[in-house]
Amino acid sequence: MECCAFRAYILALNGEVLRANPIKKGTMQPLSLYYLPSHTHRQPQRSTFKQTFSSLAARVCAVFLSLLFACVAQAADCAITLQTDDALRFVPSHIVVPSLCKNFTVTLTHTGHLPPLAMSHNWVLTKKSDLDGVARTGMAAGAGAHHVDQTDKRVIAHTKLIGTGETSRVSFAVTTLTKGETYVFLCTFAGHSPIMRGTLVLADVSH
Ligand SMILES: [Cu+2]
Repeated sequence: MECCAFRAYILALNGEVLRANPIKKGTMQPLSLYYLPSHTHRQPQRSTFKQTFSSLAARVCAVFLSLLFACVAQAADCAITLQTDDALRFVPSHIVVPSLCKNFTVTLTHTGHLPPLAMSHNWVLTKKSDLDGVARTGMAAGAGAHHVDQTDKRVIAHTKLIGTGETSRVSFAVTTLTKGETYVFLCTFAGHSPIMRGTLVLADVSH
């Protein structure tokens, strides 16, 4: 073997590839020191690659999940339009707020024909247990205050008082609602609250 033109030999011993040192006769050095890294020397490179790949995969997953959540939240109906007219009613009279929503928006419209002094409406949200109290303070607040007592902490959200042809919109944070709680909405305009009511719940639904 020493007669070889390059005086180099490739040997496989115990799974490790070694090469005869072509300069210093008779000594053996790991092949990796010359041109092929041994598995021992390649280990850190594989580890770095693995870490980089894992980090990249984690980021891609995070982006994917955030986009998925945003899409699902967007698919959920986080707004509703309630119609009113000269009848003492909200259409629809039941609202389901998806728990995926960050905010929920209620738009109140009035398509009646009677003058505002006779037939105005608002939308006031409160807990069922606070209904009578909120109706009383709203009544007392008067039309100038949209029939809502601003100091009444039992009022969760409310629109303005509107007359025919008008619209009012309100958004509120869904975190103010609790699952399992029964909420009611009512119109606190003179004499309307005993009849003009609806219910609202928070639920785990996407639509
Ligand atoms: Cu009303």
